Amino acid sequence: MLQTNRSTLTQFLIEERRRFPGATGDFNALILDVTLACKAIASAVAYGELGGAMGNHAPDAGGSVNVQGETQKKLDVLSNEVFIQRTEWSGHLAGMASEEMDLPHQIPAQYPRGHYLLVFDPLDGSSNIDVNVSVGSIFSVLRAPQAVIDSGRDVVEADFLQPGATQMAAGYALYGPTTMLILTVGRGVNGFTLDPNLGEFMLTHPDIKVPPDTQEFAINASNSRFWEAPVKRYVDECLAGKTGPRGKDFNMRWIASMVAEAHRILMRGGVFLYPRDTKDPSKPGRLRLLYEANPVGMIMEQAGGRASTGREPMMGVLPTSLHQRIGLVFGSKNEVERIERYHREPAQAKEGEPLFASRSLFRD
Ligand code: AFP
Repeated sequence: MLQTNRSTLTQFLIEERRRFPGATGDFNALILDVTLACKAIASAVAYGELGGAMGNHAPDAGGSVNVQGETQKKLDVLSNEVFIQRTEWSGHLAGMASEEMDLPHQIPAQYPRGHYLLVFDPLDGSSNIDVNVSVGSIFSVLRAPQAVIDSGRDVVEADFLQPGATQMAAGYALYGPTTMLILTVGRGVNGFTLDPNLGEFMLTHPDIKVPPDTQEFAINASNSRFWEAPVKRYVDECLAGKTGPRGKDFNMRWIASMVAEAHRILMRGGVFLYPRDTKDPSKPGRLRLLYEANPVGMIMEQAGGRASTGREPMMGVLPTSLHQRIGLVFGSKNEVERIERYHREPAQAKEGEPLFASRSLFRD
């Protein structure tokens, strides 16, 4: 079923590079290495139980947890290794960091060091893997600080603490009914579908745009008692539907695999919230800034959507640590802006206000 009129990812990247006559091709080569890692992970995911890589990672039969304190799946560990093996040798990277590694990964001494930093979540949504629900890999490419490039020294945490606005590229691979790659190199967002016969990503979704308005939202409602007032207000208004202040009905979705939610929103609009809440005061949010919020944020903004902490644009946040967590709201622009507005209007969003209290389905 080869459709010869479609560009391959390689062709797409080469055509993009022609716009920059000085470009060396290193950047494209890095993106292709990353996508090769994604193809390998797609294959491991597709084999499921047959591949022997399901279940928890159990080095000493006691299981293992990552730096976040989360149980690691075998596929989390395997995917992390695949990312490292496919990218560390090439001479394009100065270092990398991942959800699964406490500290930055150094490029081994036998390989040259390059100009870029790679940050990734090798298998987002992996607690869904055993129930055969879509998972994905998320990545972000940053330029290494000039001091790192000039000296070739080992990378340290501080080298990665760059705001999302400085990302050179961001993307994710979604391992669903089809494997898709969504990529931005800072000029819109393009979607590629893996042709399983050719082993090539083919351009199937050029110039994706997120509709500015939506009637669909995604939030883990089991956390409702921990939400801050502006989030409660927003959700209550959505739930009130046609007869409430929004004057229209809303649909709700929750996959618990952020990469899959991001994809749904890219395809048909919507808003995703994993906001800061009061559940655990030591954690200002559930999701991670550098390898979840920032790459998905860049993709959303490049597709005409918006990404925010609820209080400020995600792309402007200056990270303070490698595994920093943050409240995340993204999707259809007008909806995200509304949520930001509610955060700026605390007086109207107080808990217990009659308008919202009377309509809340989630009130304790
Ligand atoms: P896992 O990778 O541990 O499954 O976490 C997935 C995730 O980071 C993100 O993809 C989901 O949106 C979110 O966590 C789901 O969190 P809840 O389990 O609290 O709903």
